[in-house]
Amino acid sequence: MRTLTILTALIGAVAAAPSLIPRVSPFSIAKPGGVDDIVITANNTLNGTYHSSTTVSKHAIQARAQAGHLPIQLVNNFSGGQVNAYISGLDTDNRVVFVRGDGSLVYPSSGGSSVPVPISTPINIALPAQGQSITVNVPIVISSARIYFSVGNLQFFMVKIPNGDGLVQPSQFNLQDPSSGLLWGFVELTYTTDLAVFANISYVDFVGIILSMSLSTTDGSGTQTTKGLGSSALTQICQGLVQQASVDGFPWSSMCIANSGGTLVRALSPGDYSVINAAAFQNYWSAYVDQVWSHYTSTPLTINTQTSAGSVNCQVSGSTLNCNGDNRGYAKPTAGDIWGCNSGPFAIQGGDNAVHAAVVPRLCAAFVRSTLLLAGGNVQPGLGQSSYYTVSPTNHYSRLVHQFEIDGRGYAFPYDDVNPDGNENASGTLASGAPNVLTVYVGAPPS
Ligand SMILES: *[C@@H]1O[C@H](CO)[C@@H](O)[C@H](O)[C@H]1NC(C)=O
Ligand SMILES: *[C@@H]1O[C@H](CO)[C@@H](O)[C@H](O)[C@H]1NC(C)=O
Ligand SMILES: *[C@@H]1O[C@H](CO)[C@@H](O)[C@H](O)[C@H]1NC(C)=O
Ligand SMILES: *[C@@H]1O[C@H](CO)[C@@H](O)[C@H](O)[C@H]1NC(C)=O
Ligand SMILES: CC(=O)N[C@H]1CO[C@H](CO)[C@@H](O)[C@@H]1O
Repeated sequence: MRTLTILTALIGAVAAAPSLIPRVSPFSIAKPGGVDDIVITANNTLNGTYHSSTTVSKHAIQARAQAGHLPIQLVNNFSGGQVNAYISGLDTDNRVVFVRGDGSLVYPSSGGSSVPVPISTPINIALPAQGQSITVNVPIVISSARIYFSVGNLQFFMVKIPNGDGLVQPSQFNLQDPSSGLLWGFVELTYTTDLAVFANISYVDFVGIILSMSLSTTDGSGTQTTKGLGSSALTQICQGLVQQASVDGFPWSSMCIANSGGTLVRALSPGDYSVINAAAFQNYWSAYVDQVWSHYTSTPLTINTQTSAGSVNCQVSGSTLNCNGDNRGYAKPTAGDIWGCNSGPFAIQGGDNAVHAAVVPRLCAAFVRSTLLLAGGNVQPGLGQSSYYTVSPTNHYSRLVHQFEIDGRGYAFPYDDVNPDGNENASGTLASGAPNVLTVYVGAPPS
């Protein structure tokens, strides 16, 4: 019944006509399974070197003898239950490592098993009550790191891989993943051997638990902040996707995943949703792509490469869009090509020249934002943010993510950094060669 209450509240808030209320959940439902339901792909693994047939723990004092010292403050702003954090990554020997709350290290082992083995040594950092924070001193440099947060216990596994030991992480799009019913998310972190910090919040794949971060510095350059999404953004984005589905009949709302209790846990990007349902949006862009190709058969499309190559003219001939000075042309993109910006005509290959490498992001961004047939859309990038996502078809997930971002930060598709003047910057990245403290807020951004 909780599902129905939440649904009615969601839909009641957005639908003008109560008759539009669907009788079945418009959301995808997580059905968490066991080890057998894990699907190992490049998207949910962190592959390291093999170190030992058993899990090894290092006390904080032993760990502190190593290079590195990064205080990470974890601020609990979450009102909906006990939050756990997990800090995972690769050490300088490329071994999978977790940092615990007391600064001790855990090097989990698969024990040589090619079937994923749950990590049984405690690796969770239990956050204190809402309004309070804990500071974890990371004693080592760490790459490909993530700071995960979840309501409940995330399940991580180790598995033997051909050249080492791999960490199997929760999958956002496998509805049977053991952690699929939990609200979770992560920020990405690299702490280099030069003791520089790069931390990133991205919505390219999904929106989960609400995270923000700031990085203070010791070189007088001040504090950098990425607020990202507001505390109610997941519900608001899913309300928007329910509404969009009622407008155009495409299953936008199925990109939202609820658990069996009816709680929303994630909104997937359309590219990630296509793993669950490849057919749903297969033809979503077809008519628009045809119109664009037809329009730019008789009219030139100008791409400002924003490089020393300047602006180049492009025009469709036959079925191919060709740009002056570009080593090869562009076939019509499919929906999958537009969501991911990295396949079909948008796959950049070795040997592609600088013009090609500049056209791909600008052309794909123009599709994602649906600006190619607007007045002024014949110059890309050209139109400003107020013109993005104003006509359908478009990437309504990206539209909604941007609508609910507080400071415009956090990519909602892979080339969100394309912009006309170089002034707008949707990057969620914080970076400093002189980091003091990295602070991550869970549940709500700092005021
Ligand atoms: C890790 O190794 C597994 C097994 O070989 C492979 O399937 C997976 O794609 C690898 N992950 C990455 C990120 O390369
Ligand atoms: C941050 O995330 C975005 C989107 O996933 C990615 O394109 C960008 O390269 C990342 N930045 C860094 C510094 O890792
Ligand atoms: C956007 O901001 C990020 C992080 O501050 C920076 O690394 C990047 O160079 C900026 N991009 C542009 C186009 O200004
Ligand atoms: C989150 O924590 C920060 C820092 O304590 C505070 O400024 C902000 O008001 C908090 N927001 C909420 C909604 O708790
Ligand atoms: C759906 C999704 O995110 N797929 C990605 C999985 O990883 C490969 C390789 O890194 C990407 O190319 C896919 O886009």
